[in-house]
Amino acid sequence: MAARKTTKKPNVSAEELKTYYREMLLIRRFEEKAGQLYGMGLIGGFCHLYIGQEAVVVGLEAAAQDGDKRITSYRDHGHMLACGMDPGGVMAELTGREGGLSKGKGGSMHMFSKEKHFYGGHGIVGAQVPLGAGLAFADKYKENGGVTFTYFGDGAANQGQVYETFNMAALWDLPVVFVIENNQYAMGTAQARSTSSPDIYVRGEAFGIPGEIVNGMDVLAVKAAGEKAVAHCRAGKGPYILEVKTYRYRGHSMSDPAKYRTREEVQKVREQSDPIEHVRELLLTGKHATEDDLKAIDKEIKEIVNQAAEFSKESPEPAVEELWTDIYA
Ligand SMILES: Cc1ncc(C[n+]2csc(CCOP(=O)(O)OP(=O)(O)O)c2C)c(N)n1
Ligand SMILES: [Mg+2]
Repeated sequence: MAARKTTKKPNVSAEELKTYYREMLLIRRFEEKAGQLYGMGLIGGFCHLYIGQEAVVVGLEAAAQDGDKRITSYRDHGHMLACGMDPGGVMAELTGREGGLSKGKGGSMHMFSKEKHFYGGHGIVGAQVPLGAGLAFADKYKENGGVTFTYFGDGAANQGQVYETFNMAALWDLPVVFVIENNQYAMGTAQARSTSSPDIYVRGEAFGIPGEIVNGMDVLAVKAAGEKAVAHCRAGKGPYILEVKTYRYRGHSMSDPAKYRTREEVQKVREQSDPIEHVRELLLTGKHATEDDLKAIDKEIKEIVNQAAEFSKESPEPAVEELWTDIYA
């Protein structure tokens, strides 16, 4: 993983940096709260936290335009928050309440937003990849200039359907950015134990799809790579692959004690590459913000997350009649 230190001074405004700081912090604090509520028994079922990977989605959302689409796996809370979905609605879905974005009937892995063009939330590893190409096919057919961000993990990248999708996306020049969120583990399996090459994006070459490695702990690097990928897609040149090297601090899901790696390994990444600390440092050393300014932002985010948690506890359980709505049979 690339180190945190940025050698040259980035050409970025104070406001922009503060926005990224705020957005990444919202995801981190939201996920920490979700972890607490899970521990208290208020969230049941599967719950996969995104802590450590915040710069990936925040950087790419900064490169997106209105109308662009996004689709991802079960590790999806960060993607929802970053595209502007309501934290209270997401948290109440986690607790299975009426005020949840799927009326409490979907849970962590099954939320969608037509308004924000968020297409899930998919529990079957890799399933979102052909779906993402399908969304891009629709945009191309309608000639609306839209681009679809299709996120998947390093583990999912070993699935056959990914390569069937690469073939069709390249053949039809679909406007899709394939984002491989390489957090180095697929459940308890380290990438080196499951994957034939250290870099995955190179597999795109076989299909004529360009791609690159991105430092996923540096939100500015992610945004810059995202802009390049999106420009490629919007110019009608077909798909692009971003292999974003990142790291998840927590276990695969809330039920994973993560015994397959050492505490020291996680601690080292936290200390040397944390994406939020990186922006914090840029803000402070560039004199774009004072410690007090950052404290005020921390307080503001804490408040948003506390309100989301309160709402998720106070919202009632869905009524029994809800069992008969939103079904297609
Ligand atoms: C088709 C399928 N096979 C296996 C699983 C079980 N499973 C859930 S997550 C996962 C690992 C995926 O890892 P990765 O793609 O790297 O994503 P990450 O969890 O690291 O975000 C596996 C094998 C599944 N959900 N679907
Ligand atoms: Mg992974």
